[in-house]
Amino acid sequence: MSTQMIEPRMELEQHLHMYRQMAKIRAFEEQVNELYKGAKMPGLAHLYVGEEAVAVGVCEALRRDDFITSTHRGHGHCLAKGASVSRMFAELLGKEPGYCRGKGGSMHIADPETGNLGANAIVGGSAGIATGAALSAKMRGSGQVAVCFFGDGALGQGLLYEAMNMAALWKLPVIYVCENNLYGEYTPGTETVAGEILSRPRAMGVHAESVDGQDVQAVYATMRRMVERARRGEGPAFLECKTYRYYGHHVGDVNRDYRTRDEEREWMTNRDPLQTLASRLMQQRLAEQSVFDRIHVDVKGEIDSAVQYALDAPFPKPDQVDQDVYA
Ligand SMILES: Cc1ncc(C[n+]2csc(CCOP(=O)(O)OP(=O)(O)O)c2C)c(N)n1
Ligand SMILES: [Mg+2]
Repeated sequence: MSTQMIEPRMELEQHLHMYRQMAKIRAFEEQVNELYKGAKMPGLAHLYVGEEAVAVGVCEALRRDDFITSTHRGHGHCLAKGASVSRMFAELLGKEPGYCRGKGGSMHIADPETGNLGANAIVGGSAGIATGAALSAKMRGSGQVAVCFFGDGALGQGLLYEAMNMAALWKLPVIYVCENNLYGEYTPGTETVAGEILSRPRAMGVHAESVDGQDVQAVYATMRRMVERARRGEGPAFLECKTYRYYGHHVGDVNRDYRTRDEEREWMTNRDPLQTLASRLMQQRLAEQSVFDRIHVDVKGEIDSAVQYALDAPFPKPDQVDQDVYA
C-alpha cells in the first residue's frame, strides 16, 4: 500500500481517537454531576462539558513526557493527558486509590506518570509552575514542552505576565493555553478584560494565535505548530481557545442568571465539539453514525465500571490523615 493510502486511514484513526477522548471526558463529567446530585461526592466540582476539544486538541499534540499544569476546571486536562478514569473517580470520592490518596479531591489532581504537574485552585497559579518546568526542560536539554492551561479569569493575574516575560526572554518551551469561555465565575469577560487579549503576549514578543476551541482539529493543528516551534527552541507561544462551558461555574451553580438560555442553546446546538467533528467526518464520508454510537457505548461501559470501582474502594485509614499532606 502506498503511503498516500495509509495516511488518510491513520488520520481517521486519530480523529476517532480524539472523538473518543472527548466522549470520555463528557461522560466522566456527566457522571460527576450525578455523584454530586446523589450526595455521594464530598465538595464541589467545576465541569468541563462543552470545552472538551481544547484539552483533547492540545494534549493530542503532546508527548507523554511533556508537562501540563491545570486549573480548578481540570478533569478534562487530566483525562486528555492520559489519567486513569478509575483513579480520578476515586480521588473525587475521597478514596484511597485516588491520585492523591483521596486527600486532594477535584481541584488537586496530579499525575507525574503522564506529565501532569497538577491542577491548581489559585486562578493563574500554575503559570509559574509551567514556566519553571519549561526552564527545567531547557536546562536539561530534554526536548520536553510545558503547557499551561488557564481560564480568561487568569488574564487579570500578574503572575501570568511575569512568567510570560521570563519565558520570552529565555525562549522557554512553554505554551500558554487560554480557555476563553466568556465568563469568570458569574462575570462576563467584557467586564474584566481590557483591550485585545492577543496584544498582551504579543507585546512581549510571544507568538500568539486565536482558534475556535470547539473545533478539535483546528486546536490540534495549531497546537502542533506551536509545539514544534517550542521544541526547536523558538520560544513560548500563547493560544486563545474560544470555548463555552455548558454547565454552571460549578455543579451548584444551576440558575446561571448571568447568561441567557438562548446563548447556551446556540453553543450547544451549533458549536458542540463532538457534533462538529462527527458531522464533518460523516460529510466527508469517512465514518458513519454507527461508529460514533459505538464509541459512546464503549465509553459508557468504561465510565460505569470505573465509578463502581471508586464507590467500592476504601477511604484512607484515620491514622493516615496527616500522611502525604504538605500544607
Ligand atoms: C487568585 C484567585 N482569585 C479568585 C479565586 C476564586 N475563583 C475561583 S474560579 C474563578 C473564576 C475563574 O474564571 P476563569 O479563569 O475564566 O476559569 P473558568 O472557571 O471560566 O474555567 C474565581 C474568581 C481563586 N480561586 N483564585
Ligand atoms: Mg472563564
